[in-house]
Amino acid sequence: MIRLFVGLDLPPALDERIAALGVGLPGARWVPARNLHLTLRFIGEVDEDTAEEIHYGLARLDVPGFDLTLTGLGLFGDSRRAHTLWLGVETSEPLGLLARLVDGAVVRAGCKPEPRRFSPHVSLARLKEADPARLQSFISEAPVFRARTPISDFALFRSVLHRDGPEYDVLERYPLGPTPLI
Ligand code: 2AM
Repeated sequence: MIRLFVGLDLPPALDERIAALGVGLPGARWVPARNLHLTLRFIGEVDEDTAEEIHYGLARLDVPGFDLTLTGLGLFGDSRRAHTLWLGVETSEPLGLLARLVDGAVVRAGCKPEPRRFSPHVSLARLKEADPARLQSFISEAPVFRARTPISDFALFRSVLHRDGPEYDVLERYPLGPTPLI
């Protein structure tokens, strides 16, 4: 079995800028720069045959490239017990289209449809017992972050869970088509 997800890698210089946000919050386990990504579709554990079907389905998708805008911090989990601090991603039609088509390809390969609404974000930190008041002030006092980056491919990632955090490897990259001139 192999644990998979489909996502977008960010350019290393942007990873470093994002990772620099990760200071001064007790109880936060910051995602290292090399692990920062945007999940398009979490898949989970599948067998080799299903992984191969997923790969063929993803390789057939024909989607244009687009620009991704990252801005704003937010939390997953309830306000008194948040579990993830994230950097927001502005929703855009091409990003939504890509996520829907990826989900369709994964479902056609035999996986269950994703029941949750696509909520694009880049996870910055896992939170364990972070003080809710400190969390709120961290978010409100953080320097305004805004970045825009062209996205020209997406990837199938393998995730290996270790005691000290996950390790992600890109198994395959899938190029996006030319960005339409608007
Ligand atoms: P998250 O960062 O918001 O937690 C690889 O595990 C990626 O898949 C993570 O970025 C994670 O999103 C996402 N993901 C979505 N659902 C998941 C699940 N049930 N278990 C683990 N990761 C999940």
